[in-house]
Amino acid sequence: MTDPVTPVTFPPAFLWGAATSAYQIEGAVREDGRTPSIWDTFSHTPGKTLGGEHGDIAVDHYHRYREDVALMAELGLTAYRFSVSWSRVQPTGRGPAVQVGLDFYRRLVDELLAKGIKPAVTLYHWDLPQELEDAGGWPERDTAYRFAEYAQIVGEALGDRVENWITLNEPWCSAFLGYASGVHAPGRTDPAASLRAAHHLNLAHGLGTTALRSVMPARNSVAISLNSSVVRPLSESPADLAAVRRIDDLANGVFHGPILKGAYPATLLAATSGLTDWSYVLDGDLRAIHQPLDALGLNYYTPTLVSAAQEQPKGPRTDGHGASDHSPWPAADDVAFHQTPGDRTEMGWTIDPSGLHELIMRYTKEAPGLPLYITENGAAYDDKPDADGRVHDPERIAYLHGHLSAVRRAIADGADVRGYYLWSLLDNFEWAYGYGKRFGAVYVDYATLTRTPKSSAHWYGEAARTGTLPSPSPETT
Ligand code: IFM
Repeated sequence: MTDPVTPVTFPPAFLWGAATSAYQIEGAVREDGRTPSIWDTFSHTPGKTLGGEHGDIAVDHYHRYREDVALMAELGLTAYRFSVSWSRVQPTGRGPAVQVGLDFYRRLVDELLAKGIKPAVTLYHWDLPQELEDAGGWPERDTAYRFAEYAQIVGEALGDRVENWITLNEPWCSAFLGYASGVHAPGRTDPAASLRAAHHLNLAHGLGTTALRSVMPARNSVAISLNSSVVRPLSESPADLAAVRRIDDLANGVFHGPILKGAYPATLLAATSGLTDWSYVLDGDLRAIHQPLDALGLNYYTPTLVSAAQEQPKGPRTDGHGASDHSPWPAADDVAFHQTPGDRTEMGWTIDPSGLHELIMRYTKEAPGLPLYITENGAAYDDKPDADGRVHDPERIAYLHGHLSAVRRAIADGADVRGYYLWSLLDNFEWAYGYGKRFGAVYVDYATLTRTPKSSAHWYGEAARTGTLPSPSPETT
């Protein structure tokens, strides 16, 4: 690792963005023909989210997008990553598009472009149309074909004005939190089905990439956002290193193997052979998945620490992925997860910017020449307005300063990182945790839906405007 870069100044073309996703912010779940997604169903099922909270209104971005874009422009952000709600565009998950649904995204993109903010579209951020789940969901092959059809529709509608495209966000969560541990929608707990889901998500990515390219100008960039884990061993013992291999395969190799190299890791196939024979990987699938990419999106929050174990330790899960009696890691009962040392965010996730540097350097080595974007990074804190209504969040500023400095160090070490999207623009619906975890740079009063930029938003805006990180303290307000 190079010495710290001071002052921390980024290349002039670096994108300074913020990210969100449809179900977490839009609300308006029953408007303009939108039908339920798996997250509407799941969040309205008693006991699935904290306090039974759901995204019916969320932060009402569907009606307040102009205000939200204006806020980004005032702060000086140069890029915005949002996702499209599939069931707003294709209410049954198949067939012709509902134009009024697409019109919302056309207006949003126009608004962004008018303010000089570069849009990046994520096609799928976990909100599968419920009808497709009823037909079997991601464990069914047909869902991948449906995704390709949907990708083509959105590509045709927005491809002339949006250059940066992301097929899937964090397919690991869709497959393993959705179908193995069940802490995410659709809440199934079937490890074999979760591996089938992972394959069909990969296939969806490959077919979706091809579909997008068939209708979009060649200049557009197609990527995927992976929440690639930085997996570290508790000790250097062979057993602990084998535990790292197992979790690395299940977290990373299961996606980047076929996507970047055209094959599932042999060690993954061997470790999971008691659960599945992978016979649903049909001839031609790996070719379809292994499409050349224009960029890779990396989402990073915290590293994972593992060791070998005879059995899982009793008590709350320590892998940071929610409370469930079912593991999100199929065929890994002999791996134990440990708390990493250090300060934590409100999610209980350890703050460790060195993990982001490590992750970037890993992909710089494994996918040489592929431009990288940090498509999510950020922290939840228990932010509250002070007596004057201002929201001071020095911990988030320190978090951002540390992680952006790690990105800058990686660039100095030869990595081609083109941009950073802070998670998240606004406080929003944090899935099974409801509204309790505030990730936003902008505070949202959930009673009035008033938006107030936190001190971190001003700090980040100054970084975006000047290309140099301001000091993390004293606070910029
Ligand atoms: O809020 C989520 C986001 O939807 C996906 N990546 C992680 C974030 C924080 O948990």
